[in-house]
Amino acid sequence: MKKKIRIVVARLGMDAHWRGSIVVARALRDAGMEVIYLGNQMPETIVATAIQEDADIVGLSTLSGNHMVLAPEVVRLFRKEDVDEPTVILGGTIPPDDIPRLKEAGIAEVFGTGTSLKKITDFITGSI
Ligand code: B12
Repeated sequence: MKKKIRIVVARLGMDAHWRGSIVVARALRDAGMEVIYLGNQMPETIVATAIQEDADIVGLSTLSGNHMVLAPEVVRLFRKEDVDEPTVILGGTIPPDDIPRLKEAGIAEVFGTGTSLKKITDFITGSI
């Protein structure tokens, strides 16, 4: 039997905007993925949980402007560990000018407001 894709979804830091992360988490679950939804978490907890859960993908969500600090920190913490690094993706209110720097820092893809759920599921299934 084919292994289900395992994805940890978390809202970065204290971001109060839960709707997008929940909508995406449900869509991924409906697409047959194993979704571990963490709610609000700091990078250390996200990384520790993803390692413990053997996640293939880590999906970060933020609409409150903390993406340039906390999203690269998640990648940095994975790289300190002796593990296969999961693919880290990010969604939320992300100014287009920030996207190249996020990608340089190791974020595989960025999904802004209005992205279709199909685009997100297609990216994930295509990256595994
Ligand atoms: C509703 C809302 C709120 C609600 C949130 C409740 C809730 N239901 O989540 C409340 C009232 C609490 C709120 C509070 C605040 N908000 Co507000 N809020 C919004 C609003 C109007 C809509 C957000 C929303 O639910 N969109 C619908 C969902 C489905 O879309 P989405 O979250 O963008 O998700 C999509 C993508 O981003 C992506 N995505 C999201 N998460 C993930 C995760 C993964 C893994 C992936 C792959 C993709 C993904 O896929 C989704 C589908 O397309 C936006 C404006 C807007 N149009 O975006 C402002 C907005 C996000 N808020 C804003 C601000 C400033 C605030 C406050 C700071 C205001 C204040 N001064 O208190 C606080 C934040 C407090 C905090 N600690 O975070 C700003 C953010 C500005 C910025 N970052 O540059 C915005 C953009 C409004 C604006 N134009 O100024 N807000």
